[in-house]
Amino acid sequence: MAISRNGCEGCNDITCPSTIDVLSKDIAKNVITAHDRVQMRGMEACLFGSTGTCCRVCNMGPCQIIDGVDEMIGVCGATADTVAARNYARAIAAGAAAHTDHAREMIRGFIETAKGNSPHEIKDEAKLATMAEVFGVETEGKDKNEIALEIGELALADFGSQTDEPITMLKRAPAKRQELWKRLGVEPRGIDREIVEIMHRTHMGVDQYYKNIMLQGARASLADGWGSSMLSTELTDIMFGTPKPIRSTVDIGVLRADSVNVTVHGHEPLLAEALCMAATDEEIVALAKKAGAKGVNLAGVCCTGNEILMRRGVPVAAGFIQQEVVLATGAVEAMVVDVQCIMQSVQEVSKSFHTDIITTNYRAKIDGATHIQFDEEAPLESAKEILKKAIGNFKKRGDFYIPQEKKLDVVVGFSHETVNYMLGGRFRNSYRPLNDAIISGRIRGIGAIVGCDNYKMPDNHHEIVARELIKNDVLVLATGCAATGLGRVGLLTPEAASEAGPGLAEVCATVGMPPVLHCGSCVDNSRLLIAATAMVKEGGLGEDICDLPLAGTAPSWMSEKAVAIGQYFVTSGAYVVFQNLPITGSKKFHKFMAEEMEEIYGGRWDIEEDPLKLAQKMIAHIDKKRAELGIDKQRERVLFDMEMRRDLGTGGLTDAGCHGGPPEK
Ligand code: NFS
Repeated sequence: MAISRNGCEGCNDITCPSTIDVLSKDIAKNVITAHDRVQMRGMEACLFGSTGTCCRVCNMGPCQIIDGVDEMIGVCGATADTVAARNYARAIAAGAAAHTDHAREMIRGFIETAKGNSPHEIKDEAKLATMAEVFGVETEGKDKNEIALEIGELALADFGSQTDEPITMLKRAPAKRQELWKRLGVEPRGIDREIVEIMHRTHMGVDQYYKNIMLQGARASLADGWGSSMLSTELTDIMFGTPKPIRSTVDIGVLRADSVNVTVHGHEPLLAEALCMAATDEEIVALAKKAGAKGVNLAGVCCTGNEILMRRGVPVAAGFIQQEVVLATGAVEAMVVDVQCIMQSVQEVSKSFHTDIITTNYRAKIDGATHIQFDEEAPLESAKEILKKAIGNFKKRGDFYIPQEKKLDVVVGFSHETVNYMLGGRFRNSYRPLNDAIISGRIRGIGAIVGCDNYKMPDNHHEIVARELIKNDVLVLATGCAATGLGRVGLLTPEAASEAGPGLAEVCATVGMPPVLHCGSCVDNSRLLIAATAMVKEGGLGEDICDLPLAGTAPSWMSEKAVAIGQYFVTSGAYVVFQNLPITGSKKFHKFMAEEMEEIYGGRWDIEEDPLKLAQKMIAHIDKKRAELGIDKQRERVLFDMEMRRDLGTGGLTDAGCHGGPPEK
């Protein structure tokens, strides 16, 4: 069914000029997007589903629970709190499973690289040495491939470990945090095991106490954040290079009229890296020219886009909610997808054009799409086969429209190592300057904006949150589709510092960095955990992550991965605010998540639908932490001498910190 857009009148929640531009063109008139489907449904989402109280874990139901109404509990007697906690824990399990399976593939690729069975190589030897230390791998007398092989095999063993020992990477957390996790009994053991245990405990008739269910939710979230996600980030960096600041562009306008356009959509960088290598291969370039094109133009979509943007500066065409719009240009020869966040509708949209949707992973096929299995042992050959298929489509391209005006420059590539270098420079390579800037108040605190975009909300919510934060001197770290969205509105450039508050603007101007730092894909949220730990270890800002003036949000979250990410930040001590969460249909469980968790972990969840108020809540939390640290007065620009700094590093802090005890039984 076609929808009349009349200059995109129906796009009332879309502010992205390129999206509006493309959808208003004649060639897009038959394209139905997720936004259209939201409008067409004409009904509100199910109340029970959206507040967490629809139970489908057995066949006596489904049961729709109303908290406080006796006859509206589950057939088995399950309460709203049990049902909401079970559903929530299952979302954590699903999100953590996605990161974990992704990470496993990356580690298998890493091992093949170490064995010399791939076209890749061990690039970052400094990070290899760091990881060797973490895993206790002896490096003396071994070459880099031998060291990498040992690390890879030990990392893989952490996924299936059956012992009760905590996973290796947990030791990277601040000492006080590790002690807390041990005391609470939430140290993850085998990464896969924690996900399986959630599924067991939330099966009908097993764990029926919401606080106990969420202990396992917390444990599985740590297996994700400090386990699989962090392993994936670190080993991918070693193999493909740790990102460094690099200029690039974002927007649908990065497609090229004169080239074979191939969009790379999904998550696992093994495929994307191989495509990058194949796109400049002589044979492929010659074939593209023979077809009448200048060459192959790769453009990213979603987190795979972020991976190659960060490491190679490959432009990003679209975030999650633009994946259909990028096809509606009629200028894409192939959209290559692997796993996660791929809407089934891309196949339907592609039918209006000459575009092939090419699935590449046996786990993720789409009815009607072309499947070319990516062979990890012959990645370059697979990539070339995919590109040849795309090149074959170039001559079939019909009318197309590429919005040219809106392309925006971005500076990306802020790994946690880069923050060292950016702020510390060559001679002061540490987090000291960042900590000092926070202590002095030039930087008020850190705000993490992560996660998806979602048609439920207008597409400018990330922007509203980010502008409010930087205006108030909060340095923003961004990942995922949120980061792409902030790039689209010009916030990933050093020039955007002119919109920051005076303190943050001064810091940005001094080092030439943007006020919003693009830190990578969603898996790379683990970089933020390491950055937070580095700030703690540097001293002067407390002894644990929960002492830091920082707050996180995934305003327009869509994926279960965002729930797992949010939970590992909370379990690590952060304040995390989302625009909605499926927990509000249960009184005790909601209170537990939004209030009592803070007594346990020092971090907690919060919900705020209005993006401006959401940002203000983040700032209020940052200010609360500043006051607890005794650095709230320093915002009046006191110049610190060494003695004052030393005082701040110890005496300024409360011993109690933010730690409470375990939940009462
Ligand atoms: Ni993250 Fe990346 Fe985007 Fe959301 Fe999906 S692509 S892993 S889940 S939608 S940020």
